[in-house]
Amino acid sequence: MLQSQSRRLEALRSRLIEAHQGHLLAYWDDLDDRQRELLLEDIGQVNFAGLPGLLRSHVLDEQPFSLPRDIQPAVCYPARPGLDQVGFYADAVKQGVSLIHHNKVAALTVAGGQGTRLGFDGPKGAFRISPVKNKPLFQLFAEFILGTNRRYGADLRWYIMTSPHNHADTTAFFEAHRFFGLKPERVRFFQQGVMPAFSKDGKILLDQKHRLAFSPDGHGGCLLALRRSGVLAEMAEAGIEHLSYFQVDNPLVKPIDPLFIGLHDMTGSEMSSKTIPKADDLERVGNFAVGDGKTMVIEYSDLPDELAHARDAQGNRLFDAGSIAIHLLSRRFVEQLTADEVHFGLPWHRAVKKVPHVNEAGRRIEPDKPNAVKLESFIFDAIPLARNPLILQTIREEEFSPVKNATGVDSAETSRRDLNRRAARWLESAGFAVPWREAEPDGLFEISPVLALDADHLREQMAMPPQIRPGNAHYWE
Ligand code: UD2
Repeated sequence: MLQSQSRRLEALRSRLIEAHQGHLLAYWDDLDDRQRELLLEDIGQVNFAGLPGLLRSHVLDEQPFSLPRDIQPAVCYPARPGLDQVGFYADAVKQGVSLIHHNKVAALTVAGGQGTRLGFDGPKGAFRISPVKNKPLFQLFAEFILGTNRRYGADLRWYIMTSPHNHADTTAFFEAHRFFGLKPERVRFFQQGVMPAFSKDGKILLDQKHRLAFSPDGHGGCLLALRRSGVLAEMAEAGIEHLSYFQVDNPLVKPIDPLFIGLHDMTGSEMSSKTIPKADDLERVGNFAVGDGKTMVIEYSDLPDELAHARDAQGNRLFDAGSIAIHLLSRRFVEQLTADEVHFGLPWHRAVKKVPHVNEAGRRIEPDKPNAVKLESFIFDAIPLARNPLILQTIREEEFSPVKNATGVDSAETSRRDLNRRAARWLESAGFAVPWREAEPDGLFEISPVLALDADHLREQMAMPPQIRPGNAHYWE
């Protein structure tokens, strides 16, 4: 028995040495049985067959992003229909409502990121953001789904992607808050995959003597994770046709949008996206473009400056369609993409980051400058693979103000301010006099999504004029 174990260890050691990863067993003799087990589990997660190719193509050298030869701005459906599109948009809303009513749509949130920029200790969805009640991001999404169920007579499912580092905390958070009023059986968590971090010379880093330095494999990892977790099969069984995808960091998102769903469905799009006009040439959002005939997103860091600053004949920004990471994916598209798990893969994007690790002397190092290569795949790289990809323009003030940074642009402060402004605008459009001071609403305003999902809905719901007192906090549910 012992002999066969040591033979297996030697076989593993030779395989690792052949792959130039022999150092992963360097501390084997220092480990207890449990630690050895964990180390073997971690090593078992690495795809050694694909490693040499991956190291050559992505780790050892920085591959410059290869820009398509022929690159044009993408064509988008406008936020408000032109005269000739009014009927089509109205039909799309009807179709969207019908799909929602029949539970043919599910919400899908990617919440596996590490949220390092925000510096919040916990799953990002637990971050408190609403202006009056200080509700966490997850609660706002849950209440939007509750409000949608109520408005359209639905009982929608919500799928939340976590990663190994935040899965337990995320599920515990929902349990502690009784799923914010949703039926627990309608909320399903699934975990994304991980990728090892590499030293710049291609060695997998050890986080501890018995653990590899893994990190989440990017939001593009949700496609394979949907299949591997069995969620995709469950969706097919439940008759879900479309997945409404959004990130955990944007409290203004409409997790379920009848117009968007209807347009996506009626045009036979396999993957649709929302866009907003960029705030400035270099805003840190992806850019929708058509490259060599394919619709795609080019990340801000990959768009050459001359294209970012380019203007058309009228002087308008040429690449103005920013990606706000809101998509619809048809379930069949995800099934087809991931049918051959071995060969499926979105491209890897390389980033050099600070990754703590155990050095050759066996000491754990917290690096003060970027030392490691991390690889992630991005969901928007599926767009060029989709049939009829559709892009719908929307309005920034209504749908996008993410919480990314601790301060400044895209911070809790700007996002909370934008939630407050939006509530004040909705109240005004419902006919109520909102006091303003120096271009900001004078007071705090919050409307629960359970009560109203948008300004028109609020108008229908608010029969009684609310009492608004300048400078006070106001909440409606
Ligand atoms: C993303 C987009 C950017 C723009 C912007 C809008 C990329 C590369 N860029 O920028 O084009 O649309 O959002 O806000 O996506 N996540 C996971 N697992 C992972 C990594 C991330 O679930 O392994 C989730 C994360 O929890 C968050 C979302 O993906 O909800 C966005 O991740 P990010 O903060 O890395 O994206 P960011 O801000 O660079």
